[in-house]
Amino acid sequence: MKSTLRWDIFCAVVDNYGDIGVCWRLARQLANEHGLAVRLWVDDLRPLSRLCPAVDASQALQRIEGVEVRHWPSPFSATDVADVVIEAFACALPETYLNAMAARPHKPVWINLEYLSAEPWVEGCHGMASPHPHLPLTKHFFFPGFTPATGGLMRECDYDLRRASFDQAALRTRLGLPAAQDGELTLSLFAYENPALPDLLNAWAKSSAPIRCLVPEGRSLADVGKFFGSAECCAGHQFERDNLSVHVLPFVPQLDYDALLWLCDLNFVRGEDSFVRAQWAEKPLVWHIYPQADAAHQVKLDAWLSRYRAALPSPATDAMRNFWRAWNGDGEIVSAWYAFRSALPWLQDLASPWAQKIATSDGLAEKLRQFSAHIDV
Ligand code: TRH
Repeated sequence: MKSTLRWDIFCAVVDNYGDIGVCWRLARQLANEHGLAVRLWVDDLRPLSRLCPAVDASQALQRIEGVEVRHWPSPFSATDVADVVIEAFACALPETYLNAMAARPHKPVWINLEYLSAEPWVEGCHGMASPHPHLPLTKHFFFPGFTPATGGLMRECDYDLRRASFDQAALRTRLGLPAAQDGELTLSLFAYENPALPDLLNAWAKSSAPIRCLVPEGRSLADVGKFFGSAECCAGHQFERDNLSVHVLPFVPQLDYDALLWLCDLNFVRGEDSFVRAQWAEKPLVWHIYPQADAAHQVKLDAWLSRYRAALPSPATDAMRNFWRAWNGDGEIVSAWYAFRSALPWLQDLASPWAQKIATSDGLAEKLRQFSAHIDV
């Protein structure tokens, strides 16, 4: 077995929080649960400092929660090479680092961590090798996924413990929310800009039961402010219309985001990491998938829905599919909402069986560790 004690993770922030969100979660887990020496190289530390306020975005080197956090400068100066090198989302390693990898007598394990997808082809591509065109190095593709034949999903070993000690009433108080009224639906809304949002907010306002919508600071705020005729919309603001109350929440540290998901009866999530966390939360969810060129995201959306519906056949999942599609630009949102709203009790019943199904015995961090210990480089 190879020595895989020192790990370098390289992350280039494209936009949003997903790339660094995944890398930060992984770095912490490898360091704290697997006892590995992990350096996380990030080209822009500002999004990380929002996920983890202890990170000082102006510092080139800092040690946070067991991880050595490094600014990835350009040009990249020479450094010692780790035993395992993770290139997150094909971010392209610095040339100097790549040459140093090639110069090592024992070549490091080089892994490209891919984006999450439920598409069937992922199983066939997980672990595939790709030799470098001219350096004596081989890169391996590691695909997170929802089945045992993929790289799995990240779930911290203390997740259940944290959830068991979650105090719903205390969090409501901390967020400035009143106790839930009879029949109230509390939901969180984390999404990209979405042209369907005004019609949905309008349907929520007309709802026969109260709806409390918690919106973390982010890309939905302009649409929310506009709906309520407010030029300003930021953390702390609260809006009311008929049966709808909207609370704008501050962006919370990454681990605290789980508690928001546990608090709500329904979670709107987006991207990759919040999508996975909402599944662990065992609550009904709605996915605003990251839009890609050529509508590739719609294929990904349908792949997840097909997997879910095949695993848990239920008429409620028709309403779920229609609402998810409408939220992602394909279909009429208001009628889809009413059907989805009626299906929520059944979807709540499916949430735990689904989480159990996708929680493969080894999660992504453990699978990466095993993979790197046994792969031929
Ligand atoms: O921010 P995102 O839209 O990231 C996206 C996706 O990952 C997408 O696949 C990728 O290609 C693109 O970035 C570049 O969504 P995501 O993945 O859910 O990441 C959000 C992170 O922010 C997640 O780790 C949860 C965290 N978060 C907090 O820590 N606090 C908060 O208050 C909220 C709302 C989220």
